[in-house]
Amino acid sequence: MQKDVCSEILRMKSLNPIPVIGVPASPYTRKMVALLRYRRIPYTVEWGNARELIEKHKLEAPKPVLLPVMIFEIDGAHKAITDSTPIIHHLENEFPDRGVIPHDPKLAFLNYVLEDFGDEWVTKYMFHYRWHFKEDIDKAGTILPLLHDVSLDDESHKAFKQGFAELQISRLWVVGSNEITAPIIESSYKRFLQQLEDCLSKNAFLFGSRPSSADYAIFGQLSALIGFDPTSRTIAHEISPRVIAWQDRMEDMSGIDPAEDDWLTYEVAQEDLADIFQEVGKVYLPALLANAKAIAAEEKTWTTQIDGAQWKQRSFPYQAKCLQWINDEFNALNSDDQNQIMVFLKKTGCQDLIVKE
Ligand SMILES: N[C@@H](CCC(=O)N[C@@H](CS)C(=O)NCC(=O)O)C(=O)O
Repeated sequence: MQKDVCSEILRMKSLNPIPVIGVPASPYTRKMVALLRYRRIPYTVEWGNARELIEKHKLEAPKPVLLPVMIFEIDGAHKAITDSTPIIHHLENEFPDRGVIPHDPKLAFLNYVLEDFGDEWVTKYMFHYRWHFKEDIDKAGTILPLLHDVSLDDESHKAFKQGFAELQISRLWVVGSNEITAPIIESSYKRFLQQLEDCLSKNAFLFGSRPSSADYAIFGQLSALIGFDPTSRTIAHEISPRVIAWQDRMEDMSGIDPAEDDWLTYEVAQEDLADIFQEVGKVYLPALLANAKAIAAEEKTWTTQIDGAQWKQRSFPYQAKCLQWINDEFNALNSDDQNQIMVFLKKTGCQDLIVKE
């Protein structure tokens, strides 16, 4: 569990219902809303401008303000909280039924890595496809301002559209999307769709016949890639019809009655998830390692080779923490489980996820 947020998370109590602030085009908002629905945890959603809504609730804005913002009680006071993964862990402790983290510690570790891959790498496909091609830019620029305020007057809409699109396009390089890396991102997206398609031909979810937090992380990003942005949606239709159907179904899984043996066994999960882990090793791992090195050296950007191209982007302290948290999860396993996980990580080219002490 993330150490720096751990003490706050441990003191958090859920309100009934839990207020969620976000917009429908925000992948992490969709991740959390769908997860709450499946878990049958009461919630309310307020769509709109997060800062305005936080102010309306008379709360201090989290730093940074990221979507979704959820409101919890800490030490008797309401507080605006962000970051889906620790929130999911909190909910898991507070509401034990219908959990999204497998009880088998080895499966829980694999799930942790794939949730992180969804949140931190699949999101690169999302940001790239939303702001790289003209048709997608035009759609996102037009619709996103209206998702904040559906009755926005026409003049403000026009100004908001242009300003927002320009801002987001100017930030593409921050996540590593540029003319050199575009083919790398797009090939990775296509391979990932095929890998997911293959998994779904065996089971309804990544880890069996009940959804995990990794399913929700990936669903959140695909809600944009398949549910919103036209170019990436067309590609998904060509490659992966099962993923399109999965995407639609994931939105509301409240009718599932999950049982403990609905999770795959570790042996089967290793087989079924090997290809996706190969992708993690091929593209996400080099990014995580280069970023962590840059953060340690206090460098503002990093450059590395990913799938044969030179990849340059801004360094993110958060992603250095992601690598650390993966290691914390690994280190919390007993040595037999660690050994078994290491065999799998080696087989899939992911062994360097675990940093030797
Ligand atoms: N690690 C966070 C990430 C949340 C996030 O990045 N949300 C996006 C919207 S989907 C955001 O608020 N971005 C703010 C920005 O781009 O300025 C989580 O898992 O909740």
